[in-house]
Amino acid sequence: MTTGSLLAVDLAIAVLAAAAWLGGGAASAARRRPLALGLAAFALLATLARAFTTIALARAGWWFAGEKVLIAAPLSLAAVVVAGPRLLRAPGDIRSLAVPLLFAGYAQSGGLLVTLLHGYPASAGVGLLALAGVVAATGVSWRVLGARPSRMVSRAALVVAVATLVTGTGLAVAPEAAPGVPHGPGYPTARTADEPTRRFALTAGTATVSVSGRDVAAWAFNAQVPGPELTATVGDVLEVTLRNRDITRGVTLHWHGYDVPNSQDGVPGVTQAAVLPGQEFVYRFRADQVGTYWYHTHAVSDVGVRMGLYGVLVVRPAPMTGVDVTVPVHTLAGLALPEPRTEPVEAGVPVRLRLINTDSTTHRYALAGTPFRVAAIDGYDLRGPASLVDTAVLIPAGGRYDLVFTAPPTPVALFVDGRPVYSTGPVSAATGAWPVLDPLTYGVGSPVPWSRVDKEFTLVLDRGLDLRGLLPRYAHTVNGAADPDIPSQVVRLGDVVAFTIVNRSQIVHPWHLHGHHVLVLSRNGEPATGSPLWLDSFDVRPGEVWEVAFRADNPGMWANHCHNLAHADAGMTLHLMYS
Ligand SMILES: [Cu+2]
Repeated sequence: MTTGSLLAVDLAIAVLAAAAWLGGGAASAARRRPLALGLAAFALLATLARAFTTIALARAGWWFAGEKVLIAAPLSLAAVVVAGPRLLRAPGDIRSLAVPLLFAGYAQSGGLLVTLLHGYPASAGVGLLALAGVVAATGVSWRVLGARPSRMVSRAALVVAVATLVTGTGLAVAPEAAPGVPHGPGYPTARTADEPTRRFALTAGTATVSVSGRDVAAWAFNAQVPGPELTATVGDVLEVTLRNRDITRGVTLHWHGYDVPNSQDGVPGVTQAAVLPGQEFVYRFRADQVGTYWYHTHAVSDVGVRMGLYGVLVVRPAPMTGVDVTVPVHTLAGLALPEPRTEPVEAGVPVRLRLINTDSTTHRYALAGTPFRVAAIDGYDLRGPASLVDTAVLIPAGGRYDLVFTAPPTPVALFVDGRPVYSTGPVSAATGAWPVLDPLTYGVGSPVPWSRVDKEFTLVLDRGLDLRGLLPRYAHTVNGAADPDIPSQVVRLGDVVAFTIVNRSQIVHPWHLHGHHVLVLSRNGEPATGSPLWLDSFDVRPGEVWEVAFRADNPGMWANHCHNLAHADAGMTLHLMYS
């Protein structure tokens, strides 16, 4: 079983155990004897089963089990010790079981809430809060059900509940580390490149665009979705003037995957101010990386990108031969882009398909009718990519794959999630059952270019209650905190930096570091054996542990976030800072 499935099973068992203890307690109070005994017996078994899932998760990594071992397990043990023997004795008066069973339910629920609302890392404060909740709820049940505890016992319970509540709150709310990046001005504005050789102008505005024959309200660059395709030859200096006509929440341009100087990175509040209606901002940088990239707004990025503020950036090595097609996939108002197109290609002509995922979730791409190679991922050429046939690729949010092939005499078609988007003629193919390429084992390996690591960081991705903002929210968290409270990662120029990224949540998080490509070292402890993989976007699936590394060679303050942009907006953003 994968760690992701184990996390889901453990959660389901915990929910069932808590519900069964509480249900058993309620049934006892209502003198429903067979129901009470049945639910309680089930709860006891489920609670014992959780010992196994907890141990299995701890073996997969302490990040997955920390709070379960330190907080939920002792509470579960208390539940079993208090309710178990009484249950086995099956007393004549079933009502006398109500309070012990309810206590077991509160204990089980307390551990579950710690996992759901707080997660990793476990803290004494959170443990005490859970304990306070269990003691208080048991005391109240005891009084309500009439089996009055003695005055001394109830006073002692009250004192314990209040003391643990106060101590727990103090410990849980106290700031733990340096605060994150203050979101405000203070950014550099230096010009960084020579005289421009390629000039573009992009005007952001509300627009009505036509998709599959339907009019859709969009936010668009130059009134088109996607925006104009920006192309350059390596060595060109790009100058892009961004104007905002009427996007009231502001716009910027972020060059996704392009490791530009920090001042050109387009992150509002970090590298520049958002460009408001009537304002403009000029981006200038040298195109010294060849490959397939894209640009998008980074101001209220979740809404802005979804509404259409994105486009393609392609930097080519030299005048190209053959057919070169960009396929930026996007979902606009529920409609799939690009619309399908068919262009015959003469047999023998080299073809490059540049697949770009501009959505916030993974897409599955399948090329039918020809053997092909994956020539590049995230703009970086792969080493020794083998020929593939009838194989699908999964591209994470923000990611790019370049597929190359020589046009055969028969038609070829590209499917995205089963939908044809590009073809050279009529093709019918069932691609749904094709195996999926694992890029970590594809191509020819080479040694890691460093022999040391100077800085190591661990990012544990999860969900949790964020109480520090104005309104409490169920945030997407990193190490138990949400933006802007996640401590920045501070590195020095020249450091070799390693990240361990752990996903203990139930959903995929496509990770994206600005300004750098990271080299994948391992996934779930298995070293990457294929071509060196230099990525700017990679899916960390539930239960996965990725180790990646990079050289800190691009000074500035860089966003480091989940590229499911709704998650990024809901807390899953931190910053990499050079000291
Ligand atoms: Cu995410």
